Amino acid sequence: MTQKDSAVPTLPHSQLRSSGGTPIAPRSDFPQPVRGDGAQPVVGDSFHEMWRELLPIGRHPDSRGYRRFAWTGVDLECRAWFKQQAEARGLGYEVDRNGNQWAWLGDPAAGDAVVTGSHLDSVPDGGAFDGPLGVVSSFAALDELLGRGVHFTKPLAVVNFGDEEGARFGLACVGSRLTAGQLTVEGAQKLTDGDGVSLPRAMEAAGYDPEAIGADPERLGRIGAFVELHVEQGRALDLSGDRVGIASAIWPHGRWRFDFRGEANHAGTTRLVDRRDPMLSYAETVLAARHEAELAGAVATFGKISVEPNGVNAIPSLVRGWLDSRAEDQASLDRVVGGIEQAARDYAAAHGIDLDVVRESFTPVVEFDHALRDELARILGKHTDITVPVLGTGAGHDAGILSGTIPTAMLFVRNPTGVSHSPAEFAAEDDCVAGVTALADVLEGLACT
Ligand code: HGY
Ligand code: MN
Ligand code: MN
Repeated sequence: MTQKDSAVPTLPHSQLRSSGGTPIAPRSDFPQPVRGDGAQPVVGDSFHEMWRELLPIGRHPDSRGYRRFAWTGVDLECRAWFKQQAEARGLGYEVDRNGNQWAWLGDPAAGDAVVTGSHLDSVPDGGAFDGPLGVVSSFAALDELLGRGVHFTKPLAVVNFGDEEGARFGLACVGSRLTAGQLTVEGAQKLTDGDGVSLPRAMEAAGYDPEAIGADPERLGRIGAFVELHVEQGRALDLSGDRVGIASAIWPHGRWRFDFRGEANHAGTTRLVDRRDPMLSYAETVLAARHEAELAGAVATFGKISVEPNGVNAIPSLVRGWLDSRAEDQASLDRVVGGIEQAARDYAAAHGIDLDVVRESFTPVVEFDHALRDELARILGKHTDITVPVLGTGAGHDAGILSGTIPTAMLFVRNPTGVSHSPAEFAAEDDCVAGVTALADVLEGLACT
């Protein structure tokens, strides 16, 4: 990812400024910190307290990965945790028409609010940090600011956007897309999970009114800036030796469903020449996806598949494969997906297979608000005097969805392995602390001037 705009100042690297608390011994329930410069993690108890409470919710005992899917019982446990954090701080708690949770300091009606937060749901067997690090850090940063005794001149909120990963209903960022009017009510009502449960029915079963969903321009009109802190899903900060970075852009990306229909038959008695086996076309398409992505310097992944009837001794009648593809610019993405689809059609035709390709989710390239991005760099430079690189990402975020409506920015926290969407996802304790301190500085700079 090239840095799109070198105008953003970088600053001399130096020791992390302590935030004035007392050093806290690393907790057993927190991944052991990777001691970089030996900086003692200094943060109020609240980060550790929240992390310890949230950590076990939805973690699978075998995989140690998280299964926090929208509108399930686990999701409701995460939502209950969020509500408890808001109420414990005396914040104004509300759930909006799309099920997103908001914790307010000050009166939102005053407008020009500074909002921070992220999501609590996960991909199947996801990691502990993707989403929750942003929500926990937001509450911890607010605690830090209250500890500093700052004077807020704007309303401030922490938000949990629902169903960011789209793990259950197949569409990413449902909560923020609905709110921003990028997903119609009809489109949302059509979403179903693998068991055929629709989004409205799932919301209803979770005690939420599906009739209320829809765009919320009035709510977004009261927000002056949204800043999302997120674990980096890559190794740019690890390679540059920085704890925190600022986002420049999100690659355009999307999800396409490939339905390969053939003819069910007996695996043991059907001659090869007599078969119409959709698995062959699927397999050839997966290899074509890798080839097209390599040609374009992009990424393409078939990570999810469903087979009917899914029997060991039965030639499938239907193979469904979901493609996730992302590229640095729209033209490259179009070239990759177009090439994959053409290859799939050629293979299907050669084996007498019927093919349908459906685009299920798409996010155009996101350029984060330059003025807000530069303001974050200025604030961080003023207070914490650390190098804060600006970096792009291939990962989608609620901040990306909202960037078309309100000024948004992102802070990334170093991920030493870059691994994400995996139980192995990790961020060191002192890097998380640096993230909280940086977020607190940014919120102070934006909401306390
Ligand atoms: O898929 C993504 O990039 C994000 O994690 N939803
Ligand atoms: Mn994710
Ligand atoms: Mn995320």
